[in-house]
Amino acid sequence: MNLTLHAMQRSANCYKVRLALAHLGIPFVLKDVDILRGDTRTPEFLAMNPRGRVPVLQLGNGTILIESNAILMYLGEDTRFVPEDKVERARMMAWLFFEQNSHHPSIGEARFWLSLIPGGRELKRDLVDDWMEQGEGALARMEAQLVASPFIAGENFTLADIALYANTHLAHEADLNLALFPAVRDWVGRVAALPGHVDMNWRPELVVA
Ligand SMILES: N[C@@H](CCC(=O)N[C@@H](CS)C(=O)NCC(=O)O)C(=O)O
Repeated sequence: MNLTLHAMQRSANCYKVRLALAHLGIPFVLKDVDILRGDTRTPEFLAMNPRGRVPVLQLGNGTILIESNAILMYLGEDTRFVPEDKVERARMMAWLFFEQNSHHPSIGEARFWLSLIPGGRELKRDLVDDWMEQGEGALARMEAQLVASPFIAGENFTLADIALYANTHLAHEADLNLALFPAVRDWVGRVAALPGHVDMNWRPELVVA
């Protein structure tokens, strides 16, 4: 496929894509992007993604794909990570939308500002209470589902598990406590134990400057 992934190592949205590529055994070249250094604001980067965000996936023919969950769909379509059944696929999609609409805006934002940005806690102190309330709400919705099924969209591991695992397993970096959500905590362990799983520090062999 000749893929280049423009990504930041500690970004959960970028980790989702590395995790999917690793599970699928698809080789790719990694290009590090440092958002704190302004790498997403250069003319070259903005030409790829006018929103100035990672991850960006570049295909061999130069085609650019943006939005982590859209990239997951591109990679995962016609694989075991996307259900063939239309209803099951719609349920998986619902969790992918939940991840972007409800989970990332609280847990992802909190993790970003509280753990990754120096001085972020002080800068965003007015938002922290809302993040905690909404983050706990998002984890409670996952808990309700994961009491009923081993994976978030049902019996099988899908792209929705990959998308939600990325920030959820680091909920402590967002000041959230997974001990209060035992089914979510068990699911985190289940996902991490799957064959083909890689942790957030994992990098492919080919890295370009
Ligand atoms: N909805 C987008 C969000 C991407 C996003 O927010 N990326 C962050 C890193 S996790 C970023 O590039 N931030 C740089 C910036 O906002 O300047 C996706 O899922 O790909």
